[in-house]
Amino acid sequence: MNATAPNSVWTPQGWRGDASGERIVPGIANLHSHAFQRAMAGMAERQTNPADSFWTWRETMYRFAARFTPEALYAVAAQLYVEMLEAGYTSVCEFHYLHHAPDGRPYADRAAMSRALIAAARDTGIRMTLLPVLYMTGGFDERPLGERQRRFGHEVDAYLRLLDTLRVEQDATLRVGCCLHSLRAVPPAPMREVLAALPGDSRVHVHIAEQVAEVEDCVAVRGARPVRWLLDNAAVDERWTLVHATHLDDGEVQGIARSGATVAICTTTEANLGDGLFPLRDYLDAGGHWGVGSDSHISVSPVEELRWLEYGQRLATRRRNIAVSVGADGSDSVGETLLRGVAASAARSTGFAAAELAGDRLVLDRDAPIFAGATDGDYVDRWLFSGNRNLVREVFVAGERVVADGRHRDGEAIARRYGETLRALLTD
Ligand code: NGQ
Ligand code: ZN
Repeated sequence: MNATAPNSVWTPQGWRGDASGERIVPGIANLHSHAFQRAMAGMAERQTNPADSFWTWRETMYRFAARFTPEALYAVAAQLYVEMLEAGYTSVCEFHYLHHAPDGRPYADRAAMSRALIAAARDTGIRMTLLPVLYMTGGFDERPLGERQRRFGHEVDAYLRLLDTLRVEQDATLRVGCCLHSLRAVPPAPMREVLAALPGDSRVHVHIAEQVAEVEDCVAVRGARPVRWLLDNAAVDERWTLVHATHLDDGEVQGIARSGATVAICTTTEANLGDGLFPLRDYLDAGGHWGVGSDSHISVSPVEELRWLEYGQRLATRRRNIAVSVGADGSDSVGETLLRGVAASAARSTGFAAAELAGDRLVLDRDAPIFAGATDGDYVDRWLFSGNRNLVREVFVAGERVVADGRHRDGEAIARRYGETLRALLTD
């Protein structure tokens, strides 16, 4: 039996007693989201072609993206953010590229779609790092945007103006960062121009090395693998988040770790899209920073992201208990190693200060049978590695309670509007 207090606060240094008698863990930062894709979750699972792949999924996704208005985006994002909060995500990095009307023409308010996302975050109470995406070309060969990509596009000046417009909105729970869709979508010269124009503390997120074809095209056109090219051509540091970074050679693993950047691993989406497996063990050995994202939202659960991050490694290596780095308290727990990883990357990747994020907390359901007889030493493992019931009972963002008894305060009304919106979206 563990002799310490049975109800306590988890910190990366171990559990410590809490006067409230609750089991408290940090809120989880969701490092990668495309909110609109929540509306197509479970709807791209039919074969369209015997050689279905990421690239055929992308066509389905583009057809869906073409249906969104600012009002529909608001309704879908609000539902998604309720689901995130109830699952234990207290902040979201929203990688936003549906900027213009479907035909590519800007809305009268060029920030209309961004404002829909900000409103959804404010109305639900989730903390947000809004990352308006720079998207310019349809491939490494710099071909123009395809018909369905037109609503994503910006020239550099208009993009920088959008960032300026949105920065005015920043407050205690909203940050605005910068985002390059991918090396495919941003040629070298505009990339340099945008990076040079950013405020010194701006966060920068970028999709990178997710698919083998993308690595091959990059080698063919730019003479280097994507991560290698980025490390050699941009001042990648702890303000950067590399999304996916699935396909890495040893030098790239070491290079990202040395740069101080964070990798946003999107386990369930990477599985769903057939991307490949992130080299987690090598990256942890190199001392790399990482966090998780729910990306396309076929799952909205930090538990599932973290559980399958470990399980993917087990399946590939036929071993067990792989993501372990012994903590300051001597713990060799997989769950605590994973939780320490996501907790440590939250400030770096979102741009909020660690002191601000300290107000983001989850209270777990200490009365759930899964926790019977639990100790400080096995509580986190039981949370992450047993069962499928959501064990998050209360959620606090910036000290304010937004989920009680497992339910978001406005969940019913938001779900109703989502239902109406989706039915209309699907019958268009
Ligand atoms: C996206 N999603 O931007 O939504 C991408 C697909 C692309 C993921 N990579 C489109 N999971 O990469 O071109
Ligand atoms: Zn993405």
